[in-house]
Amino acid sequence: MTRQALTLSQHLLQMEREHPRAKGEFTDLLSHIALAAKTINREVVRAGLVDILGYTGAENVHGEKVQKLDQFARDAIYRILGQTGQLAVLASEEDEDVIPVPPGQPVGRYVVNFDPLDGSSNINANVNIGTIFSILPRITTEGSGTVRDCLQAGRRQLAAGYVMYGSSTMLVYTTGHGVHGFTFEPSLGEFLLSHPDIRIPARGRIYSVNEGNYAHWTEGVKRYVDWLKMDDRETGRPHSSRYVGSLVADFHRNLLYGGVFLYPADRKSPQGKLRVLYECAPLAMVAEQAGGSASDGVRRILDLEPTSLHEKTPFLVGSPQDVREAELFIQERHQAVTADRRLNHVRVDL
Ligand code: P6P
Repeated sequence: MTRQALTLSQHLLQMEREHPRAKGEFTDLLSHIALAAKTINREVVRAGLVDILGYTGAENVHGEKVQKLDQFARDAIYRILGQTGQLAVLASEEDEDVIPVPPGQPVGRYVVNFDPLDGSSNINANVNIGTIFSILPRITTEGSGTVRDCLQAGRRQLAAGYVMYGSSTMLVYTTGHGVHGFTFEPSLGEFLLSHPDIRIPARGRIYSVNEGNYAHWTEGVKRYVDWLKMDDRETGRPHSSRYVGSLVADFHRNLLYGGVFLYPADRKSPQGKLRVLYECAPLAMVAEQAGGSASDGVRRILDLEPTSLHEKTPFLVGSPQDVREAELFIQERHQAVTADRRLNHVRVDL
């Protein structure tokens, strides 16, 4: 029996009815995020045709060349969300400081931290790239929002999700009531519910990490990845290596198939490479809501208390059993892992 194709708007209204705490303004904000995604998608799919590729010549706060699509995505999200009247302040990977709501707009009750176009270095190769967003309640009580409103632990997020632009464009979000995936249908201009209530497998057979950094890893990370590659059928090893180099693409594949993504600390990047506010915290909320987990190797990502907008963290995320094993190796407590797998006769057949 074909499932009725719910649009994102219909799904949001359904969630609002089922969860009275959800406010209409919240639905409105998520609907505008979808509108921004459609706007960005239109440019991404045309990128190779309208010479929007290449560099603006500008650089972002991290000294990275800003590609035109990065700037376009950042401006589209700011313009569309800024006019909702729901926001107190925004923060973006592309901006050194917080972004106040546009002049003349009322100051709302929500905060959006976002990465407008993650994986942008892949734009020219037509590899999947993505937008990542995190919605928080404002905590200051008067005037415009401030950086304090942006710097909150991930466990305080009201919603989080991502848009992945690629062969088909998907929007995946959670408001704390499960994870739901929508596929964009260009002929209708709508995101249609295609992946209701996504659940990540307890364990996968995929690991995603940039092995080019091997020489810079800690001994614990080296031992973990070496262990995953050993030939031991009884404990479901070796695992398969899959690494796109675009966080949203690697995360999304592991969310559906199971597995673990790691961007650990290393000698080059003592805090890792990925940012807490607009990359790790939103994806950690999605992962946990799908039954997965996310840590920095020791602490739960959602419990980190960020002290600066662009703060980085080591990042492990994915199937809970895989993340736990990675943590044991990183914490040098891995002796029991192989024995435990044998004891539990863990078999992973995908
Ligand atoms: P590396 C893309 O630049 C990004 O920010 C993430 O999307 C991706 O997971 C990571 O960096 C890839 O980094 O060092 O492996 O190229």
